[in-house]
Amino acid sequence: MVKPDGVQRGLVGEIIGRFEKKGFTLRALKLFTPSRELAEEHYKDLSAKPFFKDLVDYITSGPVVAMVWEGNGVVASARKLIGATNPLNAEPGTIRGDLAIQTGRNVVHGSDSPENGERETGLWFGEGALVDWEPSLKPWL
Ligand code: FUP
Repeated sequence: MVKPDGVQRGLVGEIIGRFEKKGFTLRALKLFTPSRELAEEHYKDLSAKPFFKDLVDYITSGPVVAMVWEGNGVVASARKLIGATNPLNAEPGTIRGDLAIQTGRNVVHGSDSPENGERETGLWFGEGALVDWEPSLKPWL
């Protein structure tokens, strides 16, 4: 997901491009402002953290681009492409390492496990939202 700061800073194309160029396949995408209910459910594992309210305020402050990416090893690879939670600790070359300077404005979210990927796909897109298509590059990847 491109978070509201990423959308407002005009980084949507840059971020999508990194996943496309890596070779992953886009299966779903939508632009909308999440409700507090959705944001709270999405981040429920962090609900006891002192930054939880600020996090929900941030994620619901404007439109986000929610996406589902598929491909060999996508969850672990996406986390590498995204970089460390604190952008100041993220390696140059990663999305956060190149494009952000604050944990609370770290431009992008990625699922932390395949199970959470399934959970978050259901939460953000509901049933039947994935587009079944074959990219022409597939035989090469
Ligand atoms: P990540 O998986 O890298 O997005 O990181 P977490 O799931 O641990 O945290 C989710 C979000 O909570 C981060 F993107 C930003 C926010 N956060 C803070 O605002 N402060 C913190 O100390 C840790 C996380």
